[in-house]
Amino acid sequence: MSDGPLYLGLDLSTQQLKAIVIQSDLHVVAEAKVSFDEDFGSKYGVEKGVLMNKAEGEVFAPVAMWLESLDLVLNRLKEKNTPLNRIRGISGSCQQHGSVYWSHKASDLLAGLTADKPLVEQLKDAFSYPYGPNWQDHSTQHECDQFDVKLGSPQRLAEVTGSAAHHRFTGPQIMRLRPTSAAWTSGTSLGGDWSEPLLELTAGGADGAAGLRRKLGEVRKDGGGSMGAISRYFVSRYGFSADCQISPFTGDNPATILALPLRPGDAIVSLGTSTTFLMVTPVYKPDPSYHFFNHPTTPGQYMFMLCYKNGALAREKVRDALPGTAQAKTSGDPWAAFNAAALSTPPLDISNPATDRAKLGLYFYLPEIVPNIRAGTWRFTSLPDGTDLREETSSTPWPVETDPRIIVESQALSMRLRSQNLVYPPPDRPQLPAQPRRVYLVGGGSLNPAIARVLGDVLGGAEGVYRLDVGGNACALGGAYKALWSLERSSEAQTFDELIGQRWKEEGAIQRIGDGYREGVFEGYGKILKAFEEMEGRVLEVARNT
Ligand code: XUL
Repeated sequence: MSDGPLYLGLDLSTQQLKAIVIQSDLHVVAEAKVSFDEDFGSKYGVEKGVLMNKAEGEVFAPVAMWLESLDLVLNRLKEKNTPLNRIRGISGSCQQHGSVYWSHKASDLLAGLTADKPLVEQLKDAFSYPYGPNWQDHSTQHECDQFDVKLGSPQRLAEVTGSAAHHRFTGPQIMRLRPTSAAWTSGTSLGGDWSEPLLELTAGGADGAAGLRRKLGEVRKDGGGSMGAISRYFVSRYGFSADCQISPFTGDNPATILALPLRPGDAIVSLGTSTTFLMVTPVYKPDPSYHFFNHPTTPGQYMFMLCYKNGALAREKVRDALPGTAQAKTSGDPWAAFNAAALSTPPLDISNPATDRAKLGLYFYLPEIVPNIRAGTWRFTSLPDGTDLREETSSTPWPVETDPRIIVESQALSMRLRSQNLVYPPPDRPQLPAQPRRVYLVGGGSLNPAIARVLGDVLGGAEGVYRLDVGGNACALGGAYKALWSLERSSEAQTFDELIGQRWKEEGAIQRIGDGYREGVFEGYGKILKAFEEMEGRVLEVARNT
């Protein structure tokens, strides 16, 4: 370990609170985590980090559990002899659309914190609502309907805020709950500078809008710099330096794109509880079916994002239906049967293009975001050129061993369909079809070689498919890099990519795990895109009419 300054990145995700400490050369010196189910499952009753009220579609988590987790993760760093006194800056991320609701007592309680008692005891009365809505919440259809019409249309709402209305976005969530406090504007449905008509809608009138604007606070334009020094509580209790600075935090998805210096044309697929597809682009082309967020550090750049609820959990359901998985869960690799099946099935399950039909499916065990559709499973086939699409109505139109490849392909086809206008032929190989330069995989699922192979087959990746070595901790690492850039940039003009790009070394940070673009295979999936789009359209049409 060097003896220079250290930086701490925190990530409060759905299932864990993670912490990563780095030094100025980006080397990771310490890591710790709290897992909500393992550490607090019996105390707070959470499962996969959340509580649910299924009847109302509510998904939420206790704020007290997060407070306890913050003390616990810092204790764990301390137990590992991490020199917390050398941490010069802290940044990080939380669930993109998460919100907590401070009470009017919060400022005094925060100012009066003493080191002798844990946060959870001292901040009992600091919240007007004891839960934070989770991104999987879908209780706000009524509020979303009002957001979608408030500015005229979902397209207009997307132009002003980056997205159409979504159940999990903070604006509709606040509207449902009404009291407030939040910070980061992207993914709120309220617009980068708080749109007045949307504030009025959320708060229920012009008077309420003024109060809500006050509670939300000024929108900070600079993603770097310091917002102030750390509280004395952490100085006395954990030995932080009184000079340790707090830099702006961001959402978990923007933090993911900060885990490496991402070039234009590179894509990240984050395979966590949700599956997200992320790209950085200077082009702002909003559309109701996806999201544009401000880049967390670089003005004038945007983050394009698709977010799927049916990511890891849906793949697990398909995995669990395979013979052999139940036994492998107790002794062996629970993914063995899934991976073998995915890799032995040819693309779209076409062995002979003259006789076989392409297989496509939608495996939505939860109501999906992209497209906004109820839970259900649908299976279709088409000719290999994407024509003659037919729904397969039998409940077993093909063996369960075919599903692993088809579910991953279909998840990737959805990403390819929606990102096709943002990709270009690679500048150094202009003869290749438009596709991402590299596809980076992060999150738990990035460890799975079969998923990497199938994603690369469908999405391409002219330079290949890569795995970020801190796979499951990308957001915390992005937060630590953000703290470093915030405090070490030579001036406001030095961008995150310049500074981190100079220090970042591919070796040890990423691993090439797949070829990405394979001539013929990639083009074969290209022909199927229109069938995929038609399949979604038909399912949506039926859902609309039933
Ligand atoms: C993004 C989204 C999820 C959460 C996960 O819009 O809802 O990826 O950010 O915490």
